[in-house]
Amino acid sequence: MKKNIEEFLDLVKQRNGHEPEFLQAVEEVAETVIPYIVKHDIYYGKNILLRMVEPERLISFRVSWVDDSGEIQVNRGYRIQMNSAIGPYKGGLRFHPTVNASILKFLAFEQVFKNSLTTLPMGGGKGGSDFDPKGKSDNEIMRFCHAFMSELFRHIGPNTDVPAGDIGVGAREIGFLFGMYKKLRNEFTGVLTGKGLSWGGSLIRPEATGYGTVYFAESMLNTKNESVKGKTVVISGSGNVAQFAAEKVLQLGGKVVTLSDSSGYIYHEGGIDEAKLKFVMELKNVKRGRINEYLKQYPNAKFVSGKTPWEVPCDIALPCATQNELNEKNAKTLLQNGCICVSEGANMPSTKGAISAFHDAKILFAPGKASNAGGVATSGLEMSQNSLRISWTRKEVDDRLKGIMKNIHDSCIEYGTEDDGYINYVKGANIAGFVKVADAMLAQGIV
Ligand code: NDP
Ligand code: 2IT
Repeated sequence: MKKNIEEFLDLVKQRNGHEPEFLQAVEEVAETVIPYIVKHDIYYGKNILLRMVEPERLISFRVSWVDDSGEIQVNRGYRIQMNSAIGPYKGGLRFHPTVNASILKFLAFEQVFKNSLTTLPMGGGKGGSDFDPKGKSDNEIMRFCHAFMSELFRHIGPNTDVPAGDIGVGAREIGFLFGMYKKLRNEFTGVLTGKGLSWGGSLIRPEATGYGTVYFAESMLNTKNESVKGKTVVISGSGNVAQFAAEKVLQLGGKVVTLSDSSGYIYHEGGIDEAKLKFVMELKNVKRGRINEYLKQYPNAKFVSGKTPWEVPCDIALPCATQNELNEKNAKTLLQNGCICVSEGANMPSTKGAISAFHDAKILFAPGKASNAGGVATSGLEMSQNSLRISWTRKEVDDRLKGIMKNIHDSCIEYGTEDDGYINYVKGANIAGFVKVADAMLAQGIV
């Protein structure tokens, strides 16, 4: 078995040796899915995983735009169309200076499995740009988004590829992107998700990723007759996912003690309650400020510069910022401090060493492709509402989201329960996600 995995990974490394994040994501999947393939004749010998690691299409393009001082700026835009076996490509756009092909390929690859887990008919894709939105004016953001869409529009469509938000892309950016798409195509369609409510958006989409991450944590805790209620929760990030994860923890009776951004974390031992979270939402979403400004309003809190919050004692950890933000050392500190549950809101926030430490300690650990799937699932619900030209109520969408997260949890139990009863959610999510896509690929032949 080890040989099968090594041979496969060697092949992938030969082609993608310079893409560390992509290789990391592929390795995690290969280690759990190849043993399953070897045991199942219908998948064995058909190079299905080898086909899945090669994007169906990788688009890279120039984005030129003019900044407020009249200077011409050039960025690189991408869309990775990874797999369309079970539906149109679907996945977010990330605007961040670190964006490159490796990061987007890892995200697109993860998205294929995640979208499959939602049970909705969505293939996997991801895109974005190395554009840095920090410090840009609204007009600069608009000009960049328009320039980006003036190329992307020819590669996407409501039945082809449906982008959405991710780091650096929220409601404001989706609005500008949608405006340019509509102008160029002269069509009003559900080509993007995360739209505003008055122009085709879905209730609960902004909340969905964070809420879903906490619903998943609650399901995991329930397997141990535990719940979020009364637990101390450490959260990283202070963007879309972190904010709504915090909101749901509070609604379920937990206590949130940290939030962060790339400059450090805030620790409020007494708890970040609803009023304080409202302040953070205003600070981050309207004023576009930094998390350390929390201390101006709440001087009892601490700001720890340049560090991640994993050193703060907690029962539950929710990494909701970015990839590889929680390493093996952090994982061991969390375990020493009594952490019993980690539910990933971000994509691949835990390193390989961190995941091994969680597995060795047999705590509850959910990989992002399972626990953060509520965002894209609700995007799928937005697509359905757009096709039907109707809008569901907040309760209808939230109930569907809860149902989808529970289904994903059930799938992880089905495919991930070890002989000793431990639920390996990584194994469960990877195999359950793989099976549906692999079956569709087999049915469609070698295309
Ligand atoms: P936002 O842009 O709203 O927020 C990102 C947050 O993460 C900010 O607080 C940001 O801090 C922090 N962050 C970003 N990069 C780094 C870094 N290199 N080091 C430390 N902190 C960093 O993004 P989202 O909340 O939408 O996304 C967060 C994570 O969740 C990502 O991994 C994304 O892929 C994943 N995700 C998002 C979904 C969605 O629906 N939006 C769905 C599923 C997963 P700063 O402002 O300093 O950069
Ligand atoms: O990583 C993700 O799942 C997202 N950024 C959301 C994708 C989507 O299409 O809603």
